Amino acid sequence: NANGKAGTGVSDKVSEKANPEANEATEIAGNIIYHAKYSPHFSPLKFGPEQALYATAESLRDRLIQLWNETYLHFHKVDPKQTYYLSMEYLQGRALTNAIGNLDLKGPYADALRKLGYELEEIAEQEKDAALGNGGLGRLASCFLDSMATLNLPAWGYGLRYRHGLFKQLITKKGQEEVAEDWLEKFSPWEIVRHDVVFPVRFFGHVQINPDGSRKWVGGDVVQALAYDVPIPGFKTKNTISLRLWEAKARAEDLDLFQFNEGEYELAAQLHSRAQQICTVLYPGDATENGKLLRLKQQFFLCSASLQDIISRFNERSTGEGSRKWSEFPSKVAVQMNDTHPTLAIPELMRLLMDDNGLGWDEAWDVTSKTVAYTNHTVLPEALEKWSQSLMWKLLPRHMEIIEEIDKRFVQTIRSTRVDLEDKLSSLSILDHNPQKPVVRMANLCVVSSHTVRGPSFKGHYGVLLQVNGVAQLHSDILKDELFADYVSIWPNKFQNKTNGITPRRWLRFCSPELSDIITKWLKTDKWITDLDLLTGLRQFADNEELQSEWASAKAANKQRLAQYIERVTGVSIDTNSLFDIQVKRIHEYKRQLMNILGVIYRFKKLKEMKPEERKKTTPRTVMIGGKAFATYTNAKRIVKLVNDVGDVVNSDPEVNEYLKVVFVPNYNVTVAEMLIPGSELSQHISTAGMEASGTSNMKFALNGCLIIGTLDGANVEIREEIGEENFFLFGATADQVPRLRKEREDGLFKPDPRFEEAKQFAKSGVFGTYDYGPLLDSLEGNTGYGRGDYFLVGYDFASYMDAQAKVDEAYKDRKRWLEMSIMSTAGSGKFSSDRTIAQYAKEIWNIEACPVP
Ligand code: B1H
Repeated sequence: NANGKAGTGVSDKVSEKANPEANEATEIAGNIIYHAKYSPHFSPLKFGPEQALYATAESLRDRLIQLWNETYLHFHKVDPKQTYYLSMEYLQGRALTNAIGNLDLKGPYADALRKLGYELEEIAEQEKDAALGNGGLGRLASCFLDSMATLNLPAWGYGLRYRHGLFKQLITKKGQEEVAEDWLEKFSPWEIVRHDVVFPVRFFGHVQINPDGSRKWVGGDVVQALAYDVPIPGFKTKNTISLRLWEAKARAEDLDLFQFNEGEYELAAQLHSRAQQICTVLYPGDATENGKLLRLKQQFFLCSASLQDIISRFNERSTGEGSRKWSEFPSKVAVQMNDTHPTLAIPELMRLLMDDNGLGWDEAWDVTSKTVAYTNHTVLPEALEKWSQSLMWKLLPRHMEIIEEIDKRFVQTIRSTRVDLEDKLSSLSILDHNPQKPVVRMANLCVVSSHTVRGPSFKGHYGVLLQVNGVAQLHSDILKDELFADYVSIWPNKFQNKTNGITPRRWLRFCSPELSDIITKWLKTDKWITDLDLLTGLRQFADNEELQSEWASAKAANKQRLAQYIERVTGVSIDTNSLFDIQVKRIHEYKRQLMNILGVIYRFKKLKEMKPEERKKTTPRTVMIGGKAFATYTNAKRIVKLVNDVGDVVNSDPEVNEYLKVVFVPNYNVTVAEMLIPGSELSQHISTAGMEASGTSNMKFALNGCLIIGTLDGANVEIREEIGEENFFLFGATADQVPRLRKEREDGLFKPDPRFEEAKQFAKSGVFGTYDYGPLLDSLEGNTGYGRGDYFLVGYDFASYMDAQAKVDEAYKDRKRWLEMSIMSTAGSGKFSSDRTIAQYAKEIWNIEACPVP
């Protein structure tokens, strides 16, 4: 028993190493003990769960390093074209279960830990959740790394080593409160500091013009970028790639010893503290000028360090005939920019090629534009990055010269070739010279700089085909038809779609082993884990009673586990026979958590009005809502507060709480998702059509046999196509109707459904406490003087939403039919494997091929 042994020291365990049973588990146990004893983090006198976690992780790390060295040696030898994924965010979550699963060592590790008095699950629970990202975009990057490793692709992830990841969300009487997160409090056992990989990164300074006319960026602050490598194992393959995270450090000589000895400690260490700020937090608030400057520094830091590293690797592999030709660069390097956050990679690559390596403009431009590609993740105007030109001139003077030149050349070309676009130029250009606020439009810079190469002559060499992509079919269509429509008329072939995906390892195999085993049993193979389309094989058994009953018991076990978790973190006990209805994602008005909770409020009111025998005929539900609100997003925080207040009232109402419970799940993150998703039965993906670029949790839920209630938005469209419309609860306006409806709503021409009015009135009536929900609810009004026009069309969609919810209640009563739909959801989810997504990027954007370690 773990608790009984927790006080025993490591030395007591070493004797167990002498166990003659020389199997793998014994060897692993020996390794764990070795690390507990010789890794100097903890006293060897104690072997508690935390020590066990670190020692277990370190024993795995030994294996990972071995594989990782073999992988890069192999890449070095073969010298294939490689992909570099640049992202400001990675939502890695925990790594232990994933590493053990990918290395196929679950049995031996579980046995080894049992020998040491622990259950594997209990040890895995000790690990912190690495949250170096905000939401879907960061988690996508992490799923992509898993798939790149699994597909044996020669690829790297590059990011920043934030000291503090996404804040921890506390729920108090005031609503959401943010607390600094501390994933590095002790240390991370998964990272390897690379003292041999260090690059200087400059900020500020000025441009020097040399006698020969060439230019050089000098002066300012120089900060060192130090690499930390996180090994990323593929599933059942030797290939183990790297997530390289940069940390900012000052140089020793930057400490002013004279000042220090004068007692001016802060002044003496100015550069040190400025350097340290860069990687202190994920996404510093950018409401202030200082915040904006820091965010821009972070972005440039990632781009500059990564490109210097990429270039030095390119040069390292020079051929026998001396150094390599720069024109070969695009046939060895693909740089993928995860949204516009790493856009500075474009002028930085230009600068490195021209100023440090002597290339001329045309040559440098040819290389750069054939190397970079850009993924757009949003059409929301407030998320399209624009940087103030004066801030950019200050921080990055040489890059602004380059951006001006790119813009100038682009404008000239359009002027001379496309007179028809003359009046569009002010919106097509990269620099927006609006005198009020001159800015650089990063998305425009990306689109102009990523090249289009077509035709057979380019095949094989650069293989660069179409280099700007959206993340779901509908989103990519909107990019082409609206946001980038004028660019499409210039470069019709530049834009394409790559529908997002999720890794089936973390999001099914490891988070729901029960369901996975059933799938393997019925498909008579576990190949689905790397070939997810095989799940369609379940369709033929969807109405098979034996499968259904096994399916139901796996789901029931997952619901049970989830219920225990909810009780532990919220104190609310929930009925495992009720329908588990979940909406978890960042809190945002366009995602319409407010519509969800208004629906709940309406349901509560109706239940209150019913006679007891009527209530008995309803479908009991547990509605769970979770997600973080950006710290300064007032309406999002009000929504969090409302959900919590509604929960307090509903859950303590003795007449109703048998039929309805409402839970706000605190601190939603990757680890919590791994608990919630397997236990879900219905999940809500109800954004205003046209606003959610893709969504990826919708894919995770569907894969786990959860039914979706949703709009025709983002990847919902494709999910519904794959799993069949009869298995999807659809409602709401379509994207093409939205502009007209918005106009009507603003003009007060639309007459809302009485249920909507009733729900709002009830919410305002004070039943849910004294907090003033007026300002939040008034945002749902048309232009009535105080309303803001209901931009997200909650009022319009509410009626069809409630109708769809009524259908859900009916459907849940027919257990057999529900189970069939659940199985059909899983069976139709094959397309949404990130293996498929990454294989398409590899073939259609990067032109790279698998490079498996023999
Ligand atoms: C997505 C972001 C995003 N789109 C700005 N855009 C950020 C924008 O820190 N910032 O400034 C951070 C993130 N995130 C999401 O990407 C989309 O909303 C989802 O629909 C999509 O599934 C996901 C992955 O493509």
